[in-house]
Amino acid sequence: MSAYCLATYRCFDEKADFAKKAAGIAVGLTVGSWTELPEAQKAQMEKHLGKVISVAVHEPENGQPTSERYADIQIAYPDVNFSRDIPALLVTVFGKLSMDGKIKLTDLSFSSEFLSVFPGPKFGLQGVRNLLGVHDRPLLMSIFKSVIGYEMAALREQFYLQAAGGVDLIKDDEILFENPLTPLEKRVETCMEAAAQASRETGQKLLYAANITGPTSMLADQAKKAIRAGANAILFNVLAYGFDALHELSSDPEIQVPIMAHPAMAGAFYPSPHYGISASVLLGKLMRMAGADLVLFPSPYGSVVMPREENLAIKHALLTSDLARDYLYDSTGSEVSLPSSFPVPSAGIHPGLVPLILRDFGSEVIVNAGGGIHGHPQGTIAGGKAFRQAIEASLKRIPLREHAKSHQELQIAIDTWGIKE
Ligand code: 1AE
Repeated sequence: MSAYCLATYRCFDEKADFAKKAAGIAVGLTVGSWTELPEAQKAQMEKHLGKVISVAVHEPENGQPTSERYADIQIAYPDVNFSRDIPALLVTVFGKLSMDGKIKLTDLSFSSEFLSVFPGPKFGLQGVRNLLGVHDRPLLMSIFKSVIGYEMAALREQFYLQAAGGVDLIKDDEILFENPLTPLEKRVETCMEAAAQASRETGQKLLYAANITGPTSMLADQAKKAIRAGANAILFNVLAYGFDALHELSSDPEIQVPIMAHPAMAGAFYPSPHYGISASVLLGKLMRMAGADLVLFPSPYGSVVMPREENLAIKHALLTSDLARDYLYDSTGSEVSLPSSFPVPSAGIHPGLVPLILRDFGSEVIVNAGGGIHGHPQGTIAGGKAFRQAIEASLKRIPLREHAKSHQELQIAIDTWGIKE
């Protein structure tokens, strides 16, 4: 029996016949035309034909001027129509269709056969914890800030200060590309030297994610160069290159370090209710499937805000969703589980937001900050310490203000940024 991948769309239209629209999608994106085909050819083409699974129409509510008419439409696409890669799947289910009126791709599930070529993250949440030897608390990550135009010595100093504050991971800024002042290999060597110095003082292990950039054809070589120089993680701007580029890196046997996916450009895809691809598919399911060990995305609390329910949907997609719903046209079947990717809600995070982050994500989260660490009035080391104190307080369910009475760095952070409840 053939297997199918299942796409769910939300389609807006004031008067469309949504059942007809759904049938048009199922035929148009698969066999092209159906009713015109001679019977003999129909029998031959049946296995390639998309199927309308459901059409749920929502009429606008009376007297609600902002209420719109839409339908949630589910279509099953036969796996036999596309090759086993994410570009082929996306072009099938949302290629031309993405430009055809007010329509958003809200969910995707995959046959276990399709999913079988995607082993997912090599390390995943558990693997990252194992590398760091930290299993009993959320992790803390710091982002380099002010990197462009700086010499290596300044970068080393910034790295050391972040590490000495007690962070578990440090990532390059995503806008730091190959450049003559801090070229990749030299940067990695220098930063890993600073990491070793800080580790001797803090007793902590540390992962440094170096940004892998340049032409697509050179990415794997760049990653291997960074690894040879000592990088123990890499950062990758997935959406600028495409999910397949991430899949290539994650499935390369010579790349044995965690891959951190940056969401740069995601805002071009998910925020509209009418167009694009939902955040949970874009930054959740597809990232995990393509092999991201850690995934950054905006949080509901910081400077770049995403609605909380979308955030929780990303969390579910990264941590627990099965991804596969074997769709065999008339039965749902086996479940396939990939390793979890670490969720990293980011942007504008400061210590006063830590209780909210832990309320929504529990312990399986990486608290990540750039400005919220470097902007601490007592400096970057104090910034890291304030976050560790906020994490400790939140885990013990001690109110931050209470904990701050005996933790000066946290007190100063609260005085600077406040607490959001
Ligand atoms: C959603 C991505 C966040 C990011 O990459 C970044 O640099 C955040 O910086 P801060 O914490 O807002 O300063």
